Amino acid sequence: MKRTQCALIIMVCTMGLPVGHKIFAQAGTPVPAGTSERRLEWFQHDKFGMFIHFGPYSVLAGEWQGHRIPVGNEAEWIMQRYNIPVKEYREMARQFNPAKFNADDWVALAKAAGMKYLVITAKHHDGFAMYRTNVNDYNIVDWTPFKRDLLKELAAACRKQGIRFCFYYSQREDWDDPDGYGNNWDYDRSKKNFDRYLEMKSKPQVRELLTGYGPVGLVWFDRGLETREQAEDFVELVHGLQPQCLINGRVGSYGQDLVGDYQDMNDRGMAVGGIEEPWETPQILNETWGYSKFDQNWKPPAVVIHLLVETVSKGGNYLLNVGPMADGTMPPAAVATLRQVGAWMQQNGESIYGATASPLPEYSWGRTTVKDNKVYLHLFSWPADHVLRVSDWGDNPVKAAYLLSRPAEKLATSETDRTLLVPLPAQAPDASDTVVVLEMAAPFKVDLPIVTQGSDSPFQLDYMNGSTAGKAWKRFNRKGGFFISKWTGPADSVTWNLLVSQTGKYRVRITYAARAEWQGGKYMLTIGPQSLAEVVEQTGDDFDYKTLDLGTITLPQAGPISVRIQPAANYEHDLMQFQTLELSPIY
Ligand code: FHN
Repeated sequence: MKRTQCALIIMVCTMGLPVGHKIFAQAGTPVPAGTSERRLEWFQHDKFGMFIHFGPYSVLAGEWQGHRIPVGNEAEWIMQRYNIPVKEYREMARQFNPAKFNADDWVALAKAAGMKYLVITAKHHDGFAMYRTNVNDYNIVDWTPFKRDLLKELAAACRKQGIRFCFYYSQREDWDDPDGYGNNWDYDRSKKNFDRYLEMKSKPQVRELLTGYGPVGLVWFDRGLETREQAEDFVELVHGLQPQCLINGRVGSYGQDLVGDYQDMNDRGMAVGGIEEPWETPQILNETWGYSKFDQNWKPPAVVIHLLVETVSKGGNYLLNVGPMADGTMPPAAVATLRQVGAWMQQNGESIYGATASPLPEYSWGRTTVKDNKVYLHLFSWPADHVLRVSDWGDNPVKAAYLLSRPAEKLATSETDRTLLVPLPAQAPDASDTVVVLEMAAPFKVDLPIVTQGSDSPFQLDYMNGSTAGKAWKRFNRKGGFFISKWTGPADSVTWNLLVSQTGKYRVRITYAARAEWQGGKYMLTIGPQSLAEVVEQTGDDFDYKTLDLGTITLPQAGPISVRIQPAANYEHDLMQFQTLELSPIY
């Protein structure tokens, strides 16, 4: 949450409903089966997963006939990058033989890293199936000397070792199939029949994977589809076969609002501020998803740990990719990093698993995560004077403080000028991230920022400096960026606290996107004592933002006021995809 330069108003926000996760079922009532909330329960606890990109592109390892995929580019795209003819790529795939593949070893590595779920590419864009498909013989059992069903072995190893088995499926992009997206070097684009591809390959393979490999934790779709209806068809297909199976946000297309159970960041993306919708960031250990013999830019363990903590501190899941080598073994540098991350998780997993987004800001020394009545302070750097300073702490009494690695050694705490002070040992026990635990004596009270105005400048109100209530969520979309929506009735709202220093007339402008079917929705805009009744105007499709002038208001006196937006009635649909509200002084 961005801090604004000013005094702060303390408003009560109980720790029990931390910023990161709106829990709609009243405490104590079971979340109904077959709902997103229920499907998400394990996902929002487990936090950390292994992504594996493995296929014939791993044989090429970033090189084709002397052409090298530059480091920083994706080695699994080699067929498309060099327009390798299907015939030649298929011929190359005949040699794919990961003879040293051992499913138990891969799963044991994920487990050793502290990962709780594993997502394997069942079919990537090259169209090759890493399991025994009946759709065609272009698969690891029928097409290669390996002759084993790699996914079946991996699913069994996951079940045996208690890791949730999940798979990735490229439901649109298919450079092998004449009707799939993407191969316009072998096939005439004008002759493609995408619906035929969906019905003859994409859906049948997803069906095979959900009926032949046991319980699946989640299906990780990629690169969307042409229409919302096509995406909803896949959701129906998956949930019809396995109601508890999660679906990621990339089942739907780039510019559509979420179809599926949770939202994906862009590749290697990170939330800006805490978002309240369940989300996941797909990340890579080096700079490619599929293995490249040229890419040795492996992230050190500390960087991986910091990305994991950053993600969890903002309410997300961290899906970390490793690309195995053609023989079926993991790159040694990747193994070394994952094992060191696992050692940290062994000691500090309590601050990650089941933790939720922190209402505290990003600090120069690190990040914070919260769980139940504990706040976990993750120190990426150790204060030179060995005194930890937690600013914006507010009036939050600490019952006990200690290092997570040394719970018996209590730490003293004190507070001065709204900053919590925690004297620390001279040396950081863990140079990557030492975790200080604060056990709270009462529900945490979050100081909500108040928005000030520089002289002559407008108030810019958005998802970062507002606080939501009810079902209104701070969300992300790869086209729409960060926005607020999911509000359908007066109990759902977003509120800002302003400190007015310039009295007088202001121009009010609101920026949002609204589908045609949302046209006419009524909402209340409350500015201090004034309430404006407004009506939503359609702006186009999802995330077609438009700025509308709502006229002028007068702020007659300086001082604190609150501003709120909320639906004026109950609707069966969203009110709007809100981006910003601007109050500009008029002279
Ligand atoms: O094109 C793919 C890419 O190869 C890789 O699978 C990533 C993983 O998130 N998804 C697509 C690019 O965003």
